[in-house]
Amino acid sequence: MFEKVLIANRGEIALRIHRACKELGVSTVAVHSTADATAMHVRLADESVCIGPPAPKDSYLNIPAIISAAEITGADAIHPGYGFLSENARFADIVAAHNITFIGPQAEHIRVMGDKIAAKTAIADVGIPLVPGSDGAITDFESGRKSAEKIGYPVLIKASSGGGGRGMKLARRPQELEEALATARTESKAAFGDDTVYIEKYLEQPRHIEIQIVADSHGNVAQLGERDCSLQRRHQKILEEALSPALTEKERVRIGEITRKAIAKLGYLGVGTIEYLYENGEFYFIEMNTRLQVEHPITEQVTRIDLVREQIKIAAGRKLSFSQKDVTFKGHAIECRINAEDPRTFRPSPGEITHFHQPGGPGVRFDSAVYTGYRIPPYYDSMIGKLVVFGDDRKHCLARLKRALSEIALVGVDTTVPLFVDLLEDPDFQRGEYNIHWLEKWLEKDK
Ligand code: MV4
Repeated sequence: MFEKVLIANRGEIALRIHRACKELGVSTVAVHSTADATAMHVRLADESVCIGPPAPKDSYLNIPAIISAAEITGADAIHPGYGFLSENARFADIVAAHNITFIGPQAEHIRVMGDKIAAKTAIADVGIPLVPGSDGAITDFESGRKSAEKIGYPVLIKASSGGGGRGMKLARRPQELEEALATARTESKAAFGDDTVYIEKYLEQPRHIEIQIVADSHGNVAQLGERDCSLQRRHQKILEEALSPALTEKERVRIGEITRKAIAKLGYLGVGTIEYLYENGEFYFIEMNTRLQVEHPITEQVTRIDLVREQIKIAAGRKLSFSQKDVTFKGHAIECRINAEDPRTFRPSPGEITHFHQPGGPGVRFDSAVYTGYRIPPYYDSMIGKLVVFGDDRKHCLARLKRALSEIALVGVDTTVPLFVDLLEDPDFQRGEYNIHWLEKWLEKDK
């Protein structure tokens, strides 16, 4: 096992990783910007190093500063968390070149999955179903026209360097294709410095279902079921559920096994997520995430497996502590992202939390790094914490969620708590009947 892990992140995930390290008997090094000197991840870590000014590019994305911090403190591994450098293949290579273990997959897998066209090819090769689409990149209008004709309208144009919804353009009819292609390429070039695009059949009303996988360096691969992440606003997830209220047990087993076998063939290492669109009983791969995800705790609650602990052990060369036949699902879990935002306009609301009381009791977990007197800085995302609630079944989970939301006392900044209180009263949500467009329509309604 490692002696010392440097945590190259901030906020609740830095704390989550610190906790897993301490339970494994591993020392921790926190890194922080000048804006985070008094943050909880810094206070609890065994050691800390200031790596630069507030702007992420100068601190949490500052590779030389982070490597220097690891060298100075003698860390033998680096955990990148999510966001920041977590899916940066060059960073993974640099870490390895300094004889430090990157707690994550091989750099090559990060690289392939970051290129969305290459990812689709690699994923199709191991037997995962794809959204029907172009055969690789579309470089000119004529090949785009032929491809779209073959796929059938409506089609969606996506940036190969994109992901997470950035740089997508819809063409409902052939007349809309030329402009959509041109706009997608221009926007992609501006956002990612790369104008490579591809085309997919546009699915009208899918759900977003993602499967958690975990693989060790001894050839063991397990799938830990799915999360339903359909409730999003502008490609930001708001609430996630495990398992999905939409799948039958038969569908779950089928896509789980396809995914597990495919990931074994890929020779993937560590934790990862395969994202699917799900419509009319069919699954269509869209992207693979090669990091620990924000919503990992709901999978932990229904499987009783500590994903961060497994991730660190895998990076240290250990075997998975369980096999697929040990994986069973119990009850239901929901995560609500509590953000420092206006619950109607979603405008960020940084500032001092003058009073804070966290929810608790049976089945309630609050993953957060805030405290009374903490100032939420304006430089980073606005997440205050993740309310994760577990119940014997979905109905029990919803009752507990309502109870837990009512316990939260958070004064000084606006939060998204009232949004969840309202959402829980909606009959469609109560029945689990929603798709990727449902939340934005619900938010437009006058309530
Ligand atoms: C799609 C799609 C419909 N058809 N692909 C958005 C984020 C990126 N990961 C993929 N996205 C989509 N891809 C095809 N072929 C609809 C979306 C989409 C979406 C997906 C998941 C969750 C929320 C979404 C909101 C709008 C669009």
